[in-house]
Amino acid sequence: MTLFFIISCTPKYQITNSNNNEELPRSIQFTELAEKTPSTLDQNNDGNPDQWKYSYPDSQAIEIRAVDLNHDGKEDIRTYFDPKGNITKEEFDGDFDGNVDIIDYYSNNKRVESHIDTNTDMTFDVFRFYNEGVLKREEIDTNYDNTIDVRYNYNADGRRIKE
Ligand SMILES: [Ca+2]
Ligand SMILES: [Ca+2]
Ligand SMILES: [Ca+2]
Ligand SMILES: [Ca+2]
Repeated sequence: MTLFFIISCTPKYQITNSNNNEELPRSIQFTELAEKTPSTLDQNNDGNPDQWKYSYPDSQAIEIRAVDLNHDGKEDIRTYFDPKGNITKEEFDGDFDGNVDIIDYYSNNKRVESHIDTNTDMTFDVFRFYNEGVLKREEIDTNYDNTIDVRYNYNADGRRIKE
């Protein structure tokens, strides 16, 4: 039973890009849901919505909640929920240009994997893997050429060990 629990919590896939024949995952733009009709909230009462709620019939998520952090009228965080109300995914646009810079994947409401686009070129270059919400492994494309260059493991004290 314990073994099954551990297996079911492992990330959906690992980044195994070590030769040049596999591209790293690309980022997305927040505009992809523009045609759907969300319910909205205007938290700061400036007349523009800053929170959105989409119903999103999908096997991964049935609802998306979005927040406009800098009140420019555009979504900056999208959180995906499954039919039980658990978080499955969170997308974050840190520089407010409309392109997602960080995606966090969740399993049993704990973060299992993060994809980060540190140079905002729409290709993810840092990949983090978590066990029970604690960072265990990091894979980084340091020179943005679509190939992972360094891999780190993290010990129980949170210290980085180069592979
Ligand atoms: Ca915004
Ligand atoms: Ca961005
Ligand atoms: Ca990048
Ligand atoms: Ca590289």
